[in-house]
Amino acid sequence: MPRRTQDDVALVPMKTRTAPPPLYKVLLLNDDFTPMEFVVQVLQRIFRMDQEQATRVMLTVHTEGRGVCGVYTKDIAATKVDQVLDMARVHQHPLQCVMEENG
Ligand code: NFA
Repeated sequence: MPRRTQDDVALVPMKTRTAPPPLYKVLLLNDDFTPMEFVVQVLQRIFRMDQEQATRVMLTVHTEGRGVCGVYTKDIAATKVDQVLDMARVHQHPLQCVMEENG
């Protein structure tokens, strides 16, 4: 099947065009108890960051109170939040993670 070209787009009736999906930020929230090293590991394992990037994001959360881990479609963002909360619960840390629409 040939792919639709840019020229073809003009021929698509307006109401059949598909809007891009809304995107959601996944944020980590600071607390006084979760070890910094654990937060770095979460960012590496779940958000695929290298140690340097993970450390930067962790320190942003630590100093600013919250920080963005990534931007995803709704289902992926919700899965990341669940994975963070599972990892925190297993290790008995109070780390909190939320998603919010990227407005
Ligand atoms: N504030 C935590 C501490 O001092 C570290 C932390 C960073 C926790 C980012 C949660 C998120 N141990």
